[in-house]
Amino acid sequence: MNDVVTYVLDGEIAVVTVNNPPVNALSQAVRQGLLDAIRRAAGDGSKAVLILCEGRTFIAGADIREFGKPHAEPFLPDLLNEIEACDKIVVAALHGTALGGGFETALSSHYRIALASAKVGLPEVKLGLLPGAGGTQRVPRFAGVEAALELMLSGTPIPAGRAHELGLVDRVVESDLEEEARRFTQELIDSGAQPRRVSELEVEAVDNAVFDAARAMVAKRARGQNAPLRIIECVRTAMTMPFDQSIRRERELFEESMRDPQSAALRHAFFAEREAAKVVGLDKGTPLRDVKSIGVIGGGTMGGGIAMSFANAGIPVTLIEINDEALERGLAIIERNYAGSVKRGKLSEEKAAECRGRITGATDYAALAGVDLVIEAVFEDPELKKQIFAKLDAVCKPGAILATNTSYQDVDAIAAATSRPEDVLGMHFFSPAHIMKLLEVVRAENTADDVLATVMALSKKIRKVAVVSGVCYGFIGNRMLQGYFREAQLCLVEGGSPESVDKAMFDWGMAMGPISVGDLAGLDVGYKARQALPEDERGDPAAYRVPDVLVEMGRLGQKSGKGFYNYDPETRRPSPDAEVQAVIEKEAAALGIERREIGADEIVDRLIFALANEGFRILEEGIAQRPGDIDIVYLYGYGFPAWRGGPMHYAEAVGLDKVLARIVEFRDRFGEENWTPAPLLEELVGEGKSLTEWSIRKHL
Ligand code: 3H9
Repeated sequence: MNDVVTYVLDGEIAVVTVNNPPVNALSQAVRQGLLDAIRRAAGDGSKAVLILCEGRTFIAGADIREFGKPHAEPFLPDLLNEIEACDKIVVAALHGTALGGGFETALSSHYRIALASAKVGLPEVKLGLLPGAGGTQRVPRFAGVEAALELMLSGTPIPAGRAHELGLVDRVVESDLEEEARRFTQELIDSGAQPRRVSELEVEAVDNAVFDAARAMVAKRARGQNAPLRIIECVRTAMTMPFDQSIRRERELFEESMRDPQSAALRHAFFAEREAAKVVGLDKGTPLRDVKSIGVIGGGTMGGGIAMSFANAGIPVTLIEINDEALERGLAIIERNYAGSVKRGKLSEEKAAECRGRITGATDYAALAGVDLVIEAVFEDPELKKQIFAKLDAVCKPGAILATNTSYQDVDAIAAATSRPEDVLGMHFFSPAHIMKLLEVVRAENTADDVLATVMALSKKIRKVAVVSGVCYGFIGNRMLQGYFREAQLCLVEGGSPESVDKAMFDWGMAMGPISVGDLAGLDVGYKARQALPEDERGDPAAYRVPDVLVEMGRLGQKSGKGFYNYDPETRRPSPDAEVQAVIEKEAAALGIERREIGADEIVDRLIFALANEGFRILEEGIAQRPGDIDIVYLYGYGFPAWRGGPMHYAEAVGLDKVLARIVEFRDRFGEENWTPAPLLEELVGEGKSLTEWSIRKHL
């Protein structure tokens, strides 16, 4: 047929094989090859067509790289209609992950056989799209409305066995897919089976309440997103209209979602996540060090979570604490976390016991002599960290990787406490470390390439999304956060309330408002850090007076039952407190601030553009490798809504010139100390260039 689709007539079966690495995506060439194959089969002596894929997977979807470019024929829906209309039986043989347009190709075939290890799914919602080649119409015809909604609204693939139960797959085999698929096809031919066209089936009607419940679930779990609502409409249409009309509606809504900026943002996030794994200037063939066992120093919340991340991935962990009592406390927290996972149904009891069994405790650093990697996770005291690294230098074997989980400290200075700075780097986990996906990998001045490459590969194994950061105060995420929190506090004293600031950000899409985040983290953390500084180094008092007064009143945040909000001891639900509002107003008066009405738009722009402005500096300084890396940090570490793409993508989507104009406006209103536009932003606007163009040029 062509380079990516081959056609071999084997007895009565036309075997059509797709070979388009890495994931057999439906590029124009694949669509054309499949169309040619179906047409050829219609005219030759074959009695059935068998569609197979080479490589690691059946077709994993439309080619996302083609999205946003002009459509190239043949269009997938037309191709799939032609496959379904074929007079000869069409069988699809599935292995790996049959996703999106790939699964839709299988659904338009007349029969499906799958390896037991295969998964099928319609993950389009994760890209802000809907299955646009008949998926929303064909799945409910087989599996019913509820299962179809679940599959498409979650976007989570299901195992072949479950797909079989739902009627989406006809036969599941343990091994030898190709051979079994030929046998299955021959059986169908021999039994006189006819093409079975799903579009001719009816959708079993369900009560409207099913759709209402789906909408309510979406409002909660996919707040602010458009694609899930379009999916619900498509499935409802499948139930109420004839196939040829409802598939047209699917097409319209698919086109609408392709034009939706939410989809552009989610597609950006998909590629940015994969790009982040690649380290600029690091040779692909860099040899990796073996990491078969690790050590963690510090059994607090962070150290315990880190230990669990490795134990869950099958890697034995030695947890070090200063004495037996602290060690027991640390191990007990881990125990409780595992019990919690079992209770929530996330882990089976056996699996939890197996993982827990991989963590052993010790109080002597000598226990670390044989481990391949040590992660230090003690509290943020630079001197203590240096002492620990000097000790590690003495006890660890040559070639062991030495990592610090510091959130702010200078990794170069920590590395300098050892005689082997090339083995040292930062591994900044986010709390709770066994759950949060983000890992900032801090490349220090002397970090060896193989150390960095090993840790990047290891992060995949422990199912983290790793982003490389250079050394600076707070690295990528926490450095940017300073301006975000500063503006939240300033909006508060200038006229807002904890609820108005939180609501503006929550409604915009953040997982949590900034004031609530402060209460969750504990207001005493920032307080103590400020107390350690001379007064003239603490920054603008307007940005910290209110939380400092609250701490002095014993309002430390959630942990003391009250902070900016009061917390119900049972439910932890926050409620406003007039006492706090009185503090805000009193402090504003003391600072000479005349309070005014502050709208949600101003709050959002001040907080998000403060983030982005710092992001431009981080790029210019080379702390982050590329804009997408910053976005990934925010999506996976800070509750930034994925459908807005991250702070840098958002700035680009708004328009860099508009972002700059707003920052200049803030500078003129609030002063240049907080609002000096980043030089890179000014440069790009001056040249009329986009951040994407800058990034491409930089990496050429
Ligand atoms: C769709 O189908 C719309 C239709 O309903 C309607 C159309 C009209 N296209 O993730 P990995 C690349 S929407 C292009 O690291 P894994 C990926 O960028 C689509 N490229 O591997 C990476 O490239 P690189 C619905 C793709 O083993 C490489 O393949 N389908 C695509 O961890 C390896 O990827 C989806 O949403 C693609 N569709 O996971 C499925 N997929 O090496 C999206 C992957 O240059 N894909 N690439 O960085 C996935 O979920 C995972 O990639 C998969 C493999 C599970 C398949």
